[in-house]
Amino acid sequence: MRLAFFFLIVLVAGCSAAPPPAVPLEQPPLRPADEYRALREQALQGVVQVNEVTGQKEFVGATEYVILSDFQFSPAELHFRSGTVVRVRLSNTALVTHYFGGEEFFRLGAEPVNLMGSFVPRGQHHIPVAPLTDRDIFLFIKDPGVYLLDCFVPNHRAAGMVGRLVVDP
Ligand SMILES: [Cu+2]
Repeated sequence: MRLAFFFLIVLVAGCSAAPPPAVPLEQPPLRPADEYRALREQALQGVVQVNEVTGQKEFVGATEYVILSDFQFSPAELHFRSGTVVRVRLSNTALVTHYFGGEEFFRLGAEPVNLMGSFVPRGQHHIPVAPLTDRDIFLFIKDPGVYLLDCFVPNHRAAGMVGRLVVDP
């Protein structure tokens, strides 16, 4: 009986083993996390300024406009430069919710920055855009590479709602 209890403990302990790391070891980030933090702060200082007249913070960096429709992204290929903070204005012209993002892109290529009232929850890889609305997101661009851009809805993806996010060095 005591032996059976021991085996039960071993079994339970085995089940609660740590999950594998989220980032595969064969794809290490280009720079360490603390270096990215410093780069992000530096980039933010260049693109967020206080308007002398209104006293309000404003974004003075580059803006990319992306239209989400049934069933495509326009443009379907986006280019960003590593180490910059960009604004992406997402416009959904359709009557259903579409999503912008990609798992790899948001794991390695970019990190949402919550600025000017925009909010992307931590760990969200596909950003929803409600029907007939615009939404601004701000991204700190990280590891150079080519990442899949897609809509989260599987049949939208199959219908052609895919693209490429290219991070240039
Ligand atoms: Cu969609």
